[in-house]
Amino acid sequence: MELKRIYLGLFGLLFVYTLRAQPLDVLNLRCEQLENPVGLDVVQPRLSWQLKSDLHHVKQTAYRIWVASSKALLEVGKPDLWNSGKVVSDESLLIAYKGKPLTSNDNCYWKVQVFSNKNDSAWSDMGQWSMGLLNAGDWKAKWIGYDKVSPWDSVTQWSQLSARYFRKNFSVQQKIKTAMLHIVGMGLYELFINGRRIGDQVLAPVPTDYRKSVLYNSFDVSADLVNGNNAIGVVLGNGRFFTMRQNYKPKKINTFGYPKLLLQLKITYADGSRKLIVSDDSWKFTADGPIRTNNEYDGEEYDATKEFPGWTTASFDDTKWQRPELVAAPKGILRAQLTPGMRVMDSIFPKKISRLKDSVYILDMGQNFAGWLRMKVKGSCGQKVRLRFAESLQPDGSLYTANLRDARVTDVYTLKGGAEEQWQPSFVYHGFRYVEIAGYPGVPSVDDFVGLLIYDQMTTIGKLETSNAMLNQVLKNAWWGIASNYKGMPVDCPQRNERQPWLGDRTQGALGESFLFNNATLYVKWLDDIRESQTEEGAIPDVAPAFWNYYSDNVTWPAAYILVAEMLYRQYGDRQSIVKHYPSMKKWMEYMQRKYMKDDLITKDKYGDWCVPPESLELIRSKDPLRNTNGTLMASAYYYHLLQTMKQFAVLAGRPGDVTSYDQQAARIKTAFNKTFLNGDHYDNNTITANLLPLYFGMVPENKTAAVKQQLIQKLQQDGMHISTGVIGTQWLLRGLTKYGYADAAFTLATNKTYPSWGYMAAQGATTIWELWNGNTANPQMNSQNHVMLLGDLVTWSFESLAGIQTDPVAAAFKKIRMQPVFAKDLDSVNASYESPYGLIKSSWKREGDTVNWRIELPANTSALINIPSDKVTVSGQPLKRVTDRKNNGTHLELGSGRYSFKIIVNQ
Ligand code: RAM
Repeated sequence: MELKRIYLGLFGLLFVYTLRAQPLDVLNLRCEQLENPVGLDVVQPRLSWQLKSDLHHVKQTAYRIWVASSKALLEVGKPDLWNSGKVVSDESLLIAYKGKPLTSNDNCYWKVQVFSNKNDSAWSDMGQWSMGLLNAGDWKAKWIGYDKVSPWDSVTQWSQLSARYFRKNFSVQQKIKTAMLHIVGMGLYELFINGRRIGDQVLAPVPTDYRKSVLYNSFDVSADLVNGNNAIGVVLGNGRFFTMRQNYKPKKINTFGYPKLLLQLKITYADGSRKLIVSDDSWKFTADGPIRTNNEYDGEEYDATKEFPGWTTASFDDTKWQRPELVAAPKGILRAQLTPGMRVMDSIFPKKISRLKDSVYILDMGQNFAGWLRMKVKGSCGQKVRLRFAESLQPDGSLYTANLRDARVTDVYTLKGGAEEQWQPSFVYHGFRYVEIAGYPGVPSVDDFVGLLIYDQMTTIGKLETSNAMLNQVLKNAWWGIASNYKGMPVDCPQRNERQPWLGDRTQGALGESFLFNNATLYVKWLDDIRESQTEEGAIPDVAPAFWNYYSDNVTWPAAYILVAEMLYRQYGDRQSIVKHYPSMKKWMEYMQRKYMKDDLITKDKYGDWCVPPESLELIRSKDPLRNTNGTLMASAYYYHLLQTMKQFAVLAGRPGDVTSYDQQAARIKTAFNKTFLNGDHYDNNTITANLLPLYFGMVPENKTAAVKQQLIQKLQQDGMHISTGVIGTQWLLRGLTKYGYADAAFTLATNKTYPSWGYMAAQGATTIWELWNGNTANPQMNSQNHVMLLGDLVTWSFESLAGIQTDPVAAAFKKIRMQPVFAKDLDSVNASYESPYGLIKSSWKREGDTVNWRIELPANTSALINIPSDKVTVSGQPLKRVTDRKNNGTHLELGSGRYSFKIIVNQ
């Protein structure tokens, strides 16, 4: 009995010891910010990992990276490609590969050992990546297609072009070691091998300006091939390549040609011998298949009676199919797609179906979103079901389509008949909450339909709940709006005949979005799009990729080029984007200065403070000069701010010599700006935007700062504490108010329920964010109900100020976290978490009487500067030990990783 107890005791000790001995873990391995990517064309991929530990103040002290050309070599400790050796460093993000030069189709397996300041070390599990085709000469495939319309196609304003189907049989004779497939399917493709769909990407590849870049996707298909006969099948949709509207406004809308395919499959057999399968004129082709027409804006028509069962298997008889043509390559350079692209990210189950008239029904999804509808149906051969999509309903219950302009957004499915059929489109997406269903055999029920939400694959990394239900609803609406508008690029809206990647909508929006979504690779890709859109002279358009030609030489929209790069550095630690784009950014700055700088002010502005709340509810744009902010003021203030940003970039990009010239220009602009616009104690016509921009950008003379700040609150009071800014002012509004001591006013704006406010939209039943503050009453020509540009800095402010989770701008990517929550007067609690590149950050506070209890969690290998607006604070039950200073009635301290809880006496 005694002995048993001793044994148990010993066992317990051992158990505790084992637990203690391994507190460190390494996880979430990433290569180029992706998990196990396939087909990279980056010769020095960058590797990242996270440390996890339950101890306090854990820092990485060193790391060792091993990269091997096979799993087996890595497992036996033979990293034949790279052994970094033990590197003394606390860096764990975006470490560039420095091993043996990598070549096309190489497979790389890696792991990392980390050492911590707790005398501890740990190895990660294995990560993996593979290389794409690094040289143009590696492509042996030929472009195939059919550069004409088929007899049933029509090319009009609403063009109809059927999908194109390609197939190829081939044989595999030996045991396969690897099989890597690279595909460019222009505009969009679906790929099949031996009857199976390859990959779960949809609407791939992500769109680019095909005159500049054409992106390929890569797949490891080793497990999809069989010994003996195999078949590849590819369907091509039109996408943005064959733009359906080129006959509509040819000067405005760019188009690139007929759909075309480039495909290359390299099989390496176990004995080392190789076989290459490439697209060429030995393939088979038809355009006479089930997808009769497909068009992003107008919909997809699918005739199931035209299906050819088994066409992607080797036994299919393709004698009736023709040979494809060898066609010219698109002008753009072939590059690997380094962002995952779109997927079906969620299913949405309809809430209600009701009969409108005869056999016409209205389906309510309960949520506005972008994607498509999957349908189950049973009927007889040739019956047609027509689905039409809209964001809202008219008073009589029918679809409201006036705000879609001339987009037809209609899918038609023709039944083959007999057993139950299931269908969803391939090459369209719709922005909708409601669907009109016509011609459905029998009585449709909600169970016959599922909505599929489509956006770029990325994780939701931020969550924030407060005690204010309206703010929670608005943040939820923001999430849906942002998700809906990620389409391989950030677009303005997903429903009408536009869907364009407008730069101005994301200038600060991208930062707010980064608190909700891990949007790093999407925006890295978008910076490339923007660079590609730059003219020889240096101009940057308002829309990039330039599917629309909008070169207006504006400042406030192209500013996104620089400010999105800043976001990528700040939130993700991506310095490379700054280095890469610095020359083009500088070129644009110089171009604008050369063409539009007069008397040290930038005189060109195109959109004003776009979409301020107008004087009458039917108006889209205000004509009232007191509501609108001077264009030269906004352009010059932005240009000034961009110079300050470029100054930091110059240092980060290794061009410190440029700093002086940015400084000099900025000083000149500041003088001219104040001379021209400072009017006693306010700027120009005293709008919020006119005062806020110079304040936020640091242009106001010191002796005027207090007075100008005062104007902000006075104007808000005049407007009954309501918003009066448009896209430009709102980008800095809540952060600005908070910075200048008006956090409670910021909170009021964020939670208002009456017009104009985000809450007003929600109170009218909006489940996303509108294009206009008065989106329910304005002219339908411009009132998308799913637009994110008016979000301004709402999401950023919610995370940075309400939750107090912000990165230090220099020790970026949350390496050093600045935690400074604002305990807004009317708010009782906040519960937030954010998956930063270093790991999970948590911040939750709850008010109880005059005490606020605040709990935080900081990931390993980070530290935080904590600022608490009170000097009566205890931490984890103990009076504070590490207080660095107690100025301004506040408590300021620095903490390492771990969990802490604070008791804070407020309202003293
Ligand atoms: C409209 C869209 C877009 C905006 C431009 C200026 O077409 O609303 O979001 O950026 O105008």
